[in-house]
Amino acid sequence: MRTLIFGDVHGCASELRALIAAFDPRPGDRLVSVGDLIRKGPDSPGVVRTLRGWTERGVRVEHVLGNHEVHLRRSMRSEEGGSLERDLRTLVEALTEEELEWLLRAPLHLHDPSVDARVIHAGVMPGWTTLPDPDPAIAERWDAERMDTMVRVRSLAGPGQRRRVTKVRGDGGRGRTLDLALDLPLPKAPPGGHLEIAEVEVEEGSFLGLREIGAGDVNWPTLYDGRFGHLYFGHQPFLKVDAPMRFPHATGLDLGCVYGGWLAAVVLEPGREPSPLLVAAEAEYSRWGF
Ligand SMILES: [Mn+2]
Repeated sequence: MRTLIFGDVHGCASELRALIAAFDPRPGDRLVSVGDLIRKGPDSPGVVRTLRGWTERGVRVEHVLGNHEVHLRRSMRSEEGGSLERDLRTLVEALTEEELEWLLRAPLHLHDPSVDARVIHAGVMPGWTTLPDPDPAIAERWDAERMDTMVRVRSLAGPGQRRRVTKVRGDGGRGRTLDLALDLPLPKAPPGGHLEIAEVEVEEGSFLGLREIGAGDVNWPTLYDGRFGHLYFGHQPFLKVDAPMRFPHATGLDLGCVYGGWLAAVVLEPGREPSPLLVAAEAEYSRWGF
C-alpha cells in the first residue's frame, strides 16, 4: 500500500489529474491532500470531482482542511449561503450537496501510522504539547485560536526582532505589525482617526501574520522538534525550489502550482524512503504576493 501526499492544489485540476496519473493508484493506495484544494485556480469543482472519482475505484482519498476550506465552512454557516464571496458562491453552486459535504467535512490533521506521517495544512507552534482536536467542529468551539494557527502559520519571529507596529486610532483596533522588508503600504486611518507608528520587540517564536513577515524570521519547521512526528504541510509556497522542502521533522509540499510552480507530492511506502513526485504547472493562474 502506497500513500501519495500532495501540496496545495488551489483549483489546478489538470495538474492534479496528471500527478495522480503519474502515481498510478491501485486499489488500497491512498491519496492525501494537505488542504487548500480550492480557490485561486481555474477549476475547483474539477478538483473535488477528480478526487471523489478515485474513491469509486477503491482508492482511499483523504484531505485535511486548509484555511480556504475553513473560510468556506465559516462563511456557509454565518451567511447560510446568503452573501458568500463571488468565487465561493460559484463554487458552491457548481458542487452537489454531497461533494460540498465531502470537501468541508475533513479533519484538521490526520496520521498514517504505517508510514509515520502526520498531515496538516500550515503548521504548529514550538511550545505546543498537544494538537487541537482533529474534528473542526470541536476545535472551533474549544480551541479556535490554535485551530486558526494550524491552518495559517507560516513564519515565526526570529531572535531579537523588532517590528514597526501601526495602531489605527479611532477604530478600536489592535496594533498591527507591519513588515519592515516588504515596504507595504500603511493602512488607511478611519475618518476622524489617525495612525500611530511605534517600534516594538516581538518575542522569539511568536506567530506572525502574512503581512508581518520580515527579514530574520524563520519558517515554523526550523523551530519544530518532531514531537508530533514528521509533519507534511502546505500553505507556505516555496517558489524557488523544484523538490519538496525538507526540514529536520517536516516537509513542505506547496511549491506554488497555482503561481506557475509545481504541484508537488511525496510517495510514502512502508520500509522505503519518501520519494518526490512533481508536475509542472501549465500556467501562472494567480500571482503570489500581497
Ligand atoms: Mn493555505
